[in-house]
Amino acid sequence: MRSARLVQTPERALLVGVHLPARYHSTSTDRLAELELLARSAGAEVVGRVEQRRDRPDPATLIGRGKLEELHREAAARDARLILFDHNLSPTQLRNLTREGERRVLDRTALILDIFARRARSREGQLQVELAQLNYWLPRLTGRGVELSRLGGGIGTRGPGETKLETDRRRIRHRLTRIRGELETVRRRRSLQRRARQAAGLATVALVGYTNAGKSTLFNALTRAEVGVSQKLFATLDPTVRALALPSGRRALLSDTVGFIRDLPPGLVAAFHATLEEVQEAALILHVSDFSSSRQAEEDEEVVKVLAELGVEPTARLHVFNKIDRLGEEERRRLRNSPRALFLSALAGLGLEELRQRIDGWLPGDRPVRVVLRFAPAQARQRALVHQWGRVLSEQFRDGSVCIEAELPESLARQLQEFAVSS
Ligand SMILES: Nc1nc2c(ncn2[C@@H]2O[C@H](COP(=O)(O)OP(=O)(O)OP(=O)(O)O)[C@@H](O)[C@H]2O)c(=O)[nH]1
Ligand SMILES: [Mg+2]
Repeated sequence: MRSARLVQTPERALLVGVHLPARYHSTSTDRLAELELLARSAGAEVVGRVEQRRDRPDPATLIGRGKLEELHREAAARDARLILFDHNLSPTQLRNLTREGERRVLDRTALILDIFARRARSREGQLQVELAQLNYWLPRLTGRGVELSRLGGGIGTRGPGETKLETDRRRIRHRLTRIRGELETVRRRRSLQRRARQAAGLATVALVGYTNAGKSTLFNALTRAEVGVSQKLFATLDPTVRALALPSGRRALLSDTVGFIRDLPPGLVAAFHATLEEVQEAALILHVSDFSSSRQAEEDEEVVKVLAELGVEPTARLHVFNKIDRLGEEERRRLRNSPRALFLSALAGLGLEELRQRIDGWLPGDRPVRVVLRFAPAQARQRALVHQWGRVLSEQFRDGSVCIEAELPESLARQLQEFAVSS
C-alpha cells in the first residue's frame, strides 16, 4: 500500500483562518501565508481566503454556521475543489464541515501529511509517513469526508456502512502492526550503518533548520552533491549523508535533514524522530536560518525548541544565517560574524570558505596522517575502511597480501595500527 495523496495537482483551494483570543490557537496573516506555501507545496492553487474573528471556536464546526454557508458559497463561486483549514480539526468538526459529494476539507495536519507523502523517498521515510497517515485517519473514518480509496488500494472505495467501517478499521490496525514491525527492521539496519561510520572515526556535522531555510542548498554547496533543492517546502525528508572535505585535509560527514515547522502534529514528530537521530549524535550542529524571512526569529525559536526536546547540547551549535544575497549592499556591510554566528549565502556562494574553516576548527583532532598498511585476504573489511575513508596513494598485491599506502584520519589510523608496516 502506498502512502495516500490527498491533493490532486493542480487543484483550486480555498484557505480558511479563524482569529481567536490568545488562549486559543489563532490564525494570523503570517500563518495564512505559511498555509499558502504549504498548499502550494502540496500542488494546490490558492484561489481565495475566508477569515473569521470569534471569541471562541465552535466545538461542532470551528467557524460559525453563517460563516460555513459563506464558505461553501465562496468555494462554489471560485470553483474551489478543496478547502484548507489553518486549524487542526477534530474528527467531529471535519465531519460537520464536509458535505457529501462536494469539495474536500483538509486541515493543516492532513496537508502536511500529504506533502510528506509526496516527498518521502527512502523505505523508512515512506513507512513513517504511512504510519502517521493511518494514525491520523483511523479516528476520522466515519463514512463521510474521508475517501477510503485514498488510503490505499486494498481498502474499499464506496461510502461504507457501519459493517464496512469495522472491516476498514480492522484492516488499518493490521497494517499498522505490520508497518511498525518493518520500521523496526529498517531502523536496525540504519543504526548498523551509523555504527560503521562511527567506527571509521569520522565526526558528523548536521544541518538543521526551519523548512525552506536553505539547508539542502548549503549541503550541495559544501559537498557539491545534487540533492533535490526545491522551492517547495519539505523537499528533504530523508537524511542524506555525504563526505565533507575540510581545509586541513581531514574529512567529516555532513548530514542534511528534514525541515522543522511549527505545530508539527505530535504524531508526525514521533514518526520523524528517526530522521533526526543523526542530529542527536552529531559533533556539531549547523542551525541554518533564512535571514531574509520576516518570521526568522519565530522560526529560530521553533528550531531551538525542537533541539532542546531532542536533548542536543547548545554548546555544539553554530548559527548560520543564510540568504544574505537578498540584502542590500549597505545592510550586508553591517553584518558581523561572531564565534557562534556566521552570515552567508549558500546560493551565491558567499561565506562558504569561512564556514568550512569554522567547521574544521570546531571538530576534534583527526587530522590526516600518512600510513602504510598490510592486509591479509581475510581482512577485507578493514581494507574497505581504508578505501572508504582514506585517500589511497598506492596499493600493491604481494605474496597473497595487500600493501596500501594511504592518508587516513588519525583516529582510523590508530584503530588500524596493528596492520601498520614500518617503511
Ligand atoms: N536568495 C537565496 N535563496 C536561497 C539561498 N539558499 C537557498 N535558497 C532558496 O531557498 C529555497 C529553499 O532551499 P532548500 O535548500 O530546498 O531549503 P531546505 O532548508 O533544504 O528546505 P526543506 O528541505 O524543505 O526543509 C530554494 O528556492 C533555494 O533556491 C540563498 O543563499 N539565497
Ligand atoms: Mg532540504
